Amino acid sequence: MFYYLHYFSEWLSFLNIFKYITFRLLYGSLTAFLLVYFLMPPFIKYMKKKQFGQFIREEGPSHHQVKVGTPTMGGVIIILSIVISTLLWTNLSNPFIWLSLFTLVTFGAIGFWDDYLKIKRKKNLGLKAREKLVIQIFLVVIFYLILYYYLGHSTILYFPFLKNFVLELGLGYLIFSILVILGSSNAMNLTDGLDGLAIVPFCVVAGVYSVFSYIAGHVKFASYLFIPYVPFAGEVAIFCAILGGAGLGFLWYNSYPAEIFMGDVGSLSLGATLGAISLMIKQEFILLIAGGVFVAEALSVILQVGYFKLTKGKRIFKMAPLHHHFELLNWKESKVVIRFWIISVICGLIALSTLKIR
Ligand code: 57M
Repeated sequence: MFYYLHYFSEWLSFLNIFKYITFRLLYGSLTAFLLVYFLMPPFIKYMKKKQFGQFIREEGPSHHQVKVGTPTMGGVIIILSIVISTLLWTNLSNPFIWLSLFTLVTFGAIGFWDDYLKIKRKKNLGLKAREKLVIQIFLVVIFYLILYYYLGHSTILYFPFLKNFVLELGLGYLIFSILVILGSSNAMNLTDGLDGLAIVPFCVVAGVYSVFSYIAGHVKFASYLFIPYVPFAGEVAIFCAILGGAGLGFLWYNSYPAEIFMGDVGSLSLGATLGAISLMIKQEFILLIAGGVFVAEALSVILQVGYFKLTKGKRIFKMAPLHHHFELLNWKESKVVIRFWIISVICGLIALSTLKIR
């Protein structure tokens, strides 16, 4: 909305600043941070009053039982703050902004329903896995139809490190989009098992995508760095910064000992949104690199479950997802979390380095 103020710059020249992506990116991110910062305490109070707390699995590491009753569904405030900041700071005629919000809100709605059922039933029994999967696939199909048919996005797949190798996937891009968005959404959901564990890697990936979107949307920078030019992608840089700002605001309350968890409403929606951004700006593989922590967590579950079934009861890790393995090696929760943060920052830096190495 503020973007439109630059139309009045003929009368008040300083309003011209609202045209610039970099300016709106910084203040969008700050707005999102402040909204989460101020809205979360009343929400925590409300959730406590309603006794809408987290159910804790009995089979988990025993010290998790102290977390019983910690309010959950903090994702509601994260989503609300992102939506408000986006409406305030981005150019609303940009279709990528609406697609990003579509993914955030619809995946958020699935997570919300899942969390609500779990709280109501006072068991770890939300939506059935198959129900969730069908709805999620349906949402990605809508996303795909808008992106590729309505907006005419390309179905070419580009690779980091390789400037001369591309793949035209055609309709295969639909399957690929499902894999990217569902993979990202569920990987973030699996990672979200310790205080602050998921939100920092999320902020790192959002930061990396903010840089990539800015470059992808700038015809000169994109051609200089050999990355595909995507018209209008620059505005996505603002959205990514808003994601990061909201994430930091949430970390304020989710840092150890957590006053609130984000819930599936947070993890499913934020993860899916990162996947959607990677598809919109044609930097899908960067998600695997920048989101290395999410990849490792998801892989640990796939390997553990696969090996468990194959060997009829043997395990590779003490427990999956990976963070539980380290907990059971007697690492303190904050040690696991901070070390995963460090790895995630390193992954983010490697992802940025691909801009130059190609
Ligand atoms: C949900 N959710 C947390 C909170 C958060 C297939 C299987 C591997 C699935 C996996 C699973 O269900 N993972 C996804 C992870 C839960 O947190 C809630 O859920 C939201 C995110 N979806 O926002 O609302 C618990 O995590 C802890 N937590 C924190 N701080 C936070 O900031 O401490 C969360 C956020 C919370 C709290 O304790 O209650 C969760 O873990 O439930 N399943 C598992 O993760 C289980 N693994 C398992 O069974 N492994 C097996 C193999 C064969 C699959 C094995 O290795 O033997 C473990 N989950 C837990 N304990 N908690 C089992 C042990």
